[in-house]
Amino acid sequence: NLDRKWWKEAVVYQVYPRSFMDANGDGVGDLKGITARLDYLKELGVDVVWLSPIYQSPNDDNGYDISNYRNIMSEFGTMADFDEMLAEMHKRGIKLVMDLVVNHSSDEHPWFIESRKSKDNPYRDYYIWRPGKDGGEPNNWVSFFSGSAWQYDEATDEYYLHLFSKKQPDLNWENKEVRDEVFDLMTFWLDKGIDGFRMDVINCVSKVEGLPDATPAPHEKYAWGGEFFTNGPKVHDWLKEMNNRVLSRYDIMTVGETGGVTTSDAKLYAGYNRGELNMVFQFEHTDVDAGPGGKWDVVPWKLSDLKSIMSRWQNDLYEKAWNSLYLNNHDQPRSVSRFGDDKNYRVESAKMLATFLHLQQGTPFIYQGEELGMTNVAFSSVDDYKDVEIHNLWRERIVEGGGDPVSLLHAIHAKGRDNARTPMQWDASENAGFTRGTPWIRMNPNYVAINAEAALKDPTSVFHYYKKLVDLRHHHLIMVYGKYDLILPEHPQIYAYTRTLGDEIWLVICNFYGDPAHFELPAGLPTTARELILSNYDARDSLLVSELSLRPYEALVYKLS
Ligand code: TEU
Ligand code: CA
Repeated sequence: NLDRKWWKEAVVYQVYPRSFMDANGDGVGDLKGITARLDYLKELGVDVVWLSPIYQSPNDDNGYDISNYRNIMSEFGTMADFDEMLAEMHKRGIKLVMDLVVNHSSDEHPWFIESRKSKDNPYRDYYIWRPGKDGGEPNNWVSFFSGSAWQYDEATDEYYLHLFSKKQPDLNWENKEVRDEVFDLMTFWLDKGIDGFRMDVINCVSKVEGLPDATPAPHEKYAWGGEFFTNGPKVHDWLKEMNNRVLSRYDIMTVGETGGVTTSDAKLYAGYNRGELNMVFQFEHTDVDAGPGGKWDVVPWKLSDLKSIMSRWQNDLYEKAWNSLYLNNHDQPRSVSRFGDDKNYRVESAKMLATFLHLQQGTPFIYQGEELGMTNVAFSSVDDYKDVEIHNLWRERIVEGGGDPVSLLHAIHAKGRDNARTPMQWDASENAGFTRGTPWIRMNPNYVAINAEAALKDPTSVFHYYKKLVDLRHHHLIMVYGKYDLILPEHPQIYAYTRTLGDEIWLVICNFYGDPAHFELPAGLPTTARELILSNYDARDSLLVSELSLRPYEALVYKLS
């Protein structure tokens, strides 16, 4: 009585089009480039591609600021290129999930161009306009990208809300015409035959009435207003409306990007029979290295936090909702640099992290280059970074705030989004085979050693390990549907758990450190395994698992029964 669904059994691969493959030599990745590399994805074995935005955009936030939802960004190609890419994906049995960015549009979208013209413009109410208060902004919310979340607009002497950059005005979902527009554009793409949506910050669309002030930290002007716009009062009504009017008419997969959700929230967004989404991206495990000062206040992460967070998501959603599994995306630093050791044990730790993640219950997401063990980059000048978040932060803290540039640069090295956005490393030739021109952002210089061509040739590469993980998932229902149970919760070095489906039990053991570790099997489990299913070192001679000495970053998957 497994509730089998293709999107539970699939492995998703995220493509960040700007940095994947440049076919025409202008330094920017494009759709023809993606199409040219589909055989690589086929070789990896992934079932679904999630494509970050490819719509027309002035690229203030690399396509997450959309000026036309039904056109392709000219830098990326044409609608004919899109149709060809989709057909070539489907020909290879790969599904396509598109990014849906509808909490906000670009300020260059015709809706906003109209909206700002006058207070009685028919599009005025497509966005969130308010008069100023006491000679300043309507409230004190801080933007995700530094500074006020409000921008003054002279034409009508009012402010508009932008939770992200000032070129990303928030759409007003209270307006039924806005929801109709969103549902129409979704239908447009679904009728083209795409296979689902990843929904950008979808839990921010409903704002609390009155848009109340948040409580600022001492000496701060602006404050985090998340309680007034995350998981807001109407978000579930609107997702049900979306599901009812659009999603339920297609056999598709949906994943909501929902920062700040708890497992109880997730059961509302993605609970079985809730009629909303299939799964959400939670952020608790990506917050483990953020101190009280937030994302840029980088602190060492603790294995005990990772264990309790991941286990809570596994347990709380079991048989109630479905998990997404990810360590990387285009907003996160590279996992091998963050949670592994990209200097001494790059290959071992990348494989260990993959094991830790892919053996859990949920749909795994691989971010481009993760399957090569691509690492963070450390540019020495802020000018080499392209991300609007980094530049706004730098202006606020260094240029205007007079802060210490060296320590902020360190934080950017650790957490900056451009870590994930240096181009894909295809081979050892100039610019890694990504472009024959000048890449839009500098390459990570380590492409000479870390690249797809080398990885494909080396049977012990991170790539071949990921390929094995994908293949295992396709052949073992226990990997998809088995129940998760954490073991050795107090062990300081080892993250271990079992998966159980009917009579079958798998044991997963991961050493998270560069030192050897001692594993002792808890009572009640078979002490001799049937089979070693997977490991990131040479196979062991014995199947005895009662006690094991683990090598640095060693990962083992045994079939116990
Ligand atoms: O991200 C939303 C989000 O909350 C983040 O992960 C964000 O990048 C991070 O908190 C910044 O510190 C989504 C997209 O994934 C991101 O690329 C966009 O910039 C953002 O929405 C706006 O569309
Ligand atoms: Ca190009």
